[in-house]
Amino acid sequence: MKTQQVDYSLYLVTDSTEAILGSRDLVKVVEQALLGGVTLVQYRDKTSDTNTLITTAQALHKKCLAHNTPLLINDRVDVALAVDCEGVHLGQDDMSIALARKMLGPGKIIGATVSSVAEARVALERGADYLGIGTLYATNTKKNTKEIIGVNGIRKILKYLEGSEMGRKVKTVCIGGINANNIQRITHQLLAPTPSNPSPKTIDGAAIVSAIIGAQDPKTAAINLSNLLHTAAPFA
Ligand code: TZP
Ligand code: MG
Repeated sequence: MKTQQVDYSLYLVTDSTEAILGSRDLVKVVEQALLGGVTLVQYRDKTSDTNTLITTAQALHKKCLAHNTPLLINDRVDVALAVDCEGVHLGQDDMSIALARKMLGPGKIIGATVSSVAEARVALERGADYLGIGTLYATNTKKNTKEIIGVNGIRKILKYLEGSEMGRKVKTVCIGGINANNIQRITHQLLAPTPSNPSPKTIDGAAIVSAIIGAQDPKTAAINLSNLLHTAAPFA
């Protein structure tokens, strides 16, 4: 799968907990979300053992490939290697981006969680392909989430990225508490040009967990979120 032209716009991050997934089958839920139009999937599972992670990742990868949608693995470079999926998403406490790149090779996607300009600078220098910026809004999904940085915190990071060629090139998504009620705020506040800055550095997508995985009908939820995203101010 070509990883150069990844569509980050509606980025599904999975959750296997009782509170969000319930007793449903994750692979079926993700398949519904793919049918609804999610453009990128991250398998995020903080509790399963390694064998379960690999088996589930393999099943998810099969579904993602059928929809020509990249699959990334949260935290675990070994699992990404085992299933030969499109990449990983690494937090501040995970394996270094440099080592992950060495292990995965140049063709894979490496994303990094950042919450501040300082973290964005480091991730950029170390060669992240995209930055997952957050936490945007309060959320129950990630218990140990750092401070809520809000739209203003995201703007500060985008402003910093605007200042260098590498920064302008890196892809960005925001994450945390995004749902159908607030997703158009992102398109209005983080995508809109202003008279003083007609072509600002913007975000490339919204990363979402509970508003899709926790929805009664994940396909309809994804369709709805995708429509809301693209009707307010289309992602370029
Ligand atoms: N990182 C920052 S917030 C978050 C992660 C993984 C969880 C976002 O979940 P939700 O349900 O979309 O608020
Ligand atoms: Mg992590």
